[in-house]
Amino acid sequence: MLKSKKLHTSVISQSVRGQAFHIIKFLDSRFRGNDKFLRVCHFKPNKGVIMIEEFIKALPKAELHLHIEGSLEPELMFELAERNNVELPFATVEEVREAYEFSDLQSFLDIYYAGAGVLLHVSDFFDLTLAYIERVQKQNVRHVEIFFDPQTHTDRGVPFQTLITGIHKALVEAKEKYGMTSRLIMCFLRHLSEEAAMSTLEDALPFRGWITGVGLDSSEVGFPPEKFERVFAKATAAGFRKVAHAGEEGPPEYIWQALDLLGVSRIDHGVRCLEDPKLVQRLVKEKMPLTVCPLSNTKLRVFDKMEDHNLKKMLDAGLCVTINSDDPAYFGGYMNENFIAAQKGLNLSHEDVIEIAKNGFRASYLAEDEIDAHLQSIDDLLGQQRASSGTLVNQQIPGKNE
Ligand code: ES4
Ligand code: ZN
Repeated sequence: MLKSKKLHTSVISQSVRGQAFHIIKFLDSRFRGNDKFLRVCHFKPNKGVIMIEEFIKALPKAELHLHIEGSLEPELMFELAERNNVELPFATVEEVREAYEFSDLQSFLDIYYAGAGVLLHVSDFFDLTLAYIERVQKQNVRHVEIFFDPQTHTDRGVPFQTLITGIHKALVEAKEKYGMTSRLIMCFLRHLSEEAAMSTLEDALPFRGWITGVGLDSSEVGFPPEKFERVFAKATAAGFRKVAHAGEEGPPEYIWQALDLLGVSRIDHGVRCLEDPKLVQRLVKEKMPLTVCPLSNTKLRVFDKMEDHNLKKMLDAGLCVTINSDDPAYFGGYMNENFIAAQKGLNLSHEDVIEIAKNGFRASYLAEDEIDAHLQSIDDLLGQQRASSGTLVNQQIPGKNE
């Protein structure tokens, strides 16, 4: 009988339910030439290795693209519907989740605006916002910049003061309870008129101290940024920061307009910029941040699957890419889920993940010294991990254990 001889040994690591394992593989000489040639020898826990998923979860993160109305989980939707006597077109939470199959942005927005109908009182906006904060603080999100859509509520008769008070109160609690910092960005619905946006800007002025910036969202194609040039000029005069959704479904031309006509300091999504090399050059030169939302883009079929997403290409082109969740209750994941899905789908390296997390803080509206403190906290974590284990492992192994 042939004696077994280990011809080549390799050690790889895999995460199983968050625990790192060493898998020691070798080529067994007895089986040379057949499919059992490769034998798995050991499969043992390895406490010294930090898998990339665990690494992502531990990283301090900033979220810069989150619609608070898009964080309304079906459970809370039902609770508020009951509390406020609002009728929902769904019988159960499961039915709601089953309805979350989208073909494009508009198919999502129709359901998203309907869901927001359960939000009526200060306490509803407070509960919604605090529920989001509590979820992401468990994910090591340390700073959030939150979008809200006042027109979705004021058009239903909910006063501006009601929604802003509820959201603001929850953000005060976020700081007190968790030390989480935040900014608020008020978005204009681009499918509505310039006049309606102007009057929303007027509504916001008494609450100027609570609102850092203005943005532009809702249905993109057919509603170019140029339509809101005068509104954004007025917002500039009132001292607001400016961002805009552009290049999610719309063409690169809309990104040019957001830069040149609205004067934005961040582009939300912006994934279609890669179609225009001159635009990429400009965005790189200006270090213009792009708030990319991977799970949103696959859910709304901007890309068919994560493997097709252009986030890695954007990063390699030198763009300031951040990862965000957009509407987490509708798209199947908060910050960690977005980072993990993008890392897996695009085989992002640890360096990529670190750069993206750092970009989140760099692109935020925090003060320079606060940004530096967050960047340092990421470096501190890296230092601690290197000291305790020496190894960061990217889990890339074949699906089967031979
Ligand atoms: C949105 Cl994903 C997306 N795009 C544009 N507007 C939005 N509002 C909420 N989610
Ligand atoms: Zn968005």
